Amino acid sequence: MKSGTVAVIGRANAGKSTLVNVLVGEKVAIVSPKPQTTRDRILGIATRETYQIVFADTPGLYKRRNALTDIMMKTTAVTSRDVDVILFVHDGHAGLHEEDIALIKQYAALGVPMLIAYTKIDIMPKERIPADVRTLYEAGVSCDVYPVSARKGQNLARLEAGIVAALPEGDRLFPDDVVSDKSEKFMVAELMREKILLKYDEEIPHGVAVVVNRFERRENGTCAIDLDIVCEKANHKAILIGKQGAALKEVASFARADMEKFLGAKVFLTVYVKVREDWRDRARLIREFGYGEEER
Ligand SMILES: Nc1nc2c(ncn2[C@@H]2O[C@H](COP(=O)(O)OP(=O)(O)OP(=O)(O)O)[C@@H](O)[C@H]2O)c(=O)[nH]1
Ligand SMILES: [Mg+2]
Repeated sequence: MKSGTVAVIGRANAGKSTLVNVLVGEKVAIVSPKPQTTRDRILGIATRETYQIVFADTPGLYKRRNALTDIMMKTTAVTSRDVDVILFVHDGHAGLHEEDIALIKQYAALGVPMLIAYTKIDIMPKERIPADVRTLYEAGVSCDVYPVSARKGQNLARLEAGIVAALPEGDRLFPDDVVSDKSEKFMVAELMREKILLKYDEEIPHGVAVVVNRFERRENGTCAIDLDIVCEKANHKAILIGKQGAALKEVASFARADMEKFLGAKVFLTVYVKVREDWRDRARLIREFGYGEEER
């Protein structure tokens, strides 16, 4: 059978995690309209009868701003090195610029078989697609380009077949029923962060880490979860909590609903908001919050 690892690389907000989720068939990575949603390498595993694809979703390529983004970019660089295939995800709807072409060529030059998923075709004029593909070929990019929409499920079977064709022969790397390398506790923290990304302006979620202090499945089938939302400044804490706690109550309730769906259990959620001044520039705190390591 065919089996191997595929690094999913691209600019922040390109649609990498959305694509991985739909190809895996389950939500393994959170998604939001804001850049820098993914902070860790997350494996999403698609197992079919004749092949297994291990996708490694990565933090999107983004200008470095602090110690946390440095670590995220390192995670992406390390992930792209040791894989069988690179799937470069390009947001077609955002246009094809010089910098995109340079980035694509930089990854193509690594010597790993590479495919390009040209995504979000559902929200762009179709006639731009062949023009962009031609521009890429004329710039010397020789890998196959697959126009897709993860949201509308367009052309995904063809992309998947292209990935499988590029994989080596080998045994499964994971058992059939495993879809991710991350724990339930990790996903619970991520679901909380996803709701914060969706509700608040960019500055707040980018400075937030979520730390789960208690994750307890009880005998009666319920789940008790205590977590800290760690932010960078006292005024961020005030915004997160909102007037009489209304904002926090709303965001926690959205998160709890998703946690219940994910865990298949009733969740009792307790949320605290804490301030750790400028934690994104403090290596010890970044490590303490679980970033920059393979496992959390
Ligand atoms: N219309 C449309 N929107 C999409 C598609 N794929 C992703 N999106 C949207 O694009 C935004 C970014 O998606 P993500 O999957 O979080 O992007 P990402 O590349 O993982 O982003 P980072 O983790 O920040 O690097 C979200 O609002 C998605 O809903 C698509 O095929 N069509
Ligand atoms: Mg992502």
